Amino acid sequence: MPSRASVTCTRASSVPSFLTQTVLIRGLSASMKMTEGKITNWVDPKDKTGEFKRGASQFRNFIKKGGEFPPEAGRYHLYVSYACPWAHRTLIVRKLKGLEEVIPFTSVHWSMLEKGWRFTTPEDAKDSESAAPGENVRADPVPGHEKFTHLRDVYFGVDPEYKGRFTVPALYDVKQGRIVSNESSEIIRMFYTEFDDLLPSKYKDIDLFPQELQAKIEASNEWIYSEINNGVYRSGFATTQSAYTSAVTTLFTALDRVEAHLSSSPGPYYFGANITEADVRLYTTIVRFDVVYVQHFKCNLRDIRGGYPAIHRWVRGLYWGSEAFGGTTEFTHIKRHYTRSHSQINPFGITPEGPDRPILELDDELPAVEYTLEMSKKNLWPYSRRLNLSRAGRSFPTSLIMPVLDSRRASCIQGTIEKLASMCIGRQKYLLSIDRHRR
Ligand SMILES: N[C@@H](CCC(=O)N[C@@H](CS)C(=O)NCC(=O)O)C(=O)O
Repeated sequence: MPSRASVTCTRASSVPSFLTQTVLIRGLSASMKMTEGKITNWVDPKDKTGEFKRGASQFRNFIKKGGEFPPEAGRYHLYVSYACPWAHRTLIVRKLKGLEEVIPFTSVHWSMLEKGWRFTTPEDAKDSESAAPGENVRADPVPGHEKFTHLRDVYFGVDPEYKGRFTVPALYDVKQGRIVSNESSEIIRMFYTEFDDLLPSKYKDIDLFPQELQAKIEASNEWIYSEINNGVYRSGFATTQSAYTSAVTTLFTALDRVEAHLSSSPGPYYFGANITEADVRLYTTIVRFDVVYVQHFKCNLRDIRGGYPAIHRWVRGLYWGSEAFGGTTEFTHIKRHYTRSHSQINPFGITPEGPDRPILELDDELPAVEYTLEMSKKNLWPYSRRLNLSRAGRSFPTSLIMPVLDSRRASCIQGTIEKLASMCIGRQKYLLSIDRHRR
């Protein structure tokens, strides 16, 4: 991996007058009331549907020139967790847009228990089991926040009556002592343009939401958010079989759709030659997929490295090829957070050892994939970027053939080309019928 760029934490001047001990104590008692509902219960045990329902973000202001929150270097502090896919979006965009000197950030520790996210302490470094590596994993550095132990203290410092969840990312205005926004999809859009006057032209010119692609990006955001980004959570937090089955089936049909898109488009990015918002929003889920979602959230119809060659190539291209993606991906936080914070689904907090390597190198493949590719080169195995079953008079995209090979590998090996083709046709019909049903 390329080394990580260092970030200067710029400081703003005065401590907002209302950030007093009294407010903090009132805030903490309000929090006690709120957490009687246990924030570690992702689905209310009384909810018969068993479905995970994500609440709306509460702070939705915008940074704008001449507005209540004007763009200024060092004025805003970004609170994130390296574990969180939503917060990860903001770290990637902050780097892509060269905002390191303009927007300082702090990552909380990966542990998120009854009181929510906490800041790291000097004790954490003394025990390898609680170590939290990475840039800016630290105590809250904002002046006036010296006594803050948890992210909730920031929320209650802003609003002692706050009733929502204490989520990352949160973009905090140090000058006014207010949270600008805790909605990642909106924070990244502010980063695209609102600080451009403070940036050198090479960063100003980076356009992650170009006019000509906006409609396509918006359209893909819609289904990728609900079926993939949030789909993994809907699978993992479900507390009934039917809620889980419905979420996980939808998730994998959507991954098939991404695979079909990536294997038939020029790349290397989601919409062609340049990185866009679509890459940022999809990456943070996919890079966590094999590492935690397959096992912890039971998203195990397939994994990315074995079942989705085009997605696998795309995600590795971003991880290894871009410091903004690779340098902000902290697998220790990712693995430990999910497995040791979700007591509702992993009560003993055991972190699995695998998978073998959180992400494979660009030219590395699983032995089974390697074998398939080798056979294909020698024309002994009918798999290539596009499978050509000429004897059966059909050709199929990888996205279609890989799941068939995966689930029926043994019979494929012994079977004939015709049999393989008929299985592909079956799957194609199934996917088309789902598609029709959706419309
Ligand atoms: N819609 C929000 C979601 C943020 C979110 O749910 N963050 C999670 C971490 S992955 C969190 O902080 N959860 C704490 C909680 O819900 O108590 C966004 O995209 O910014």
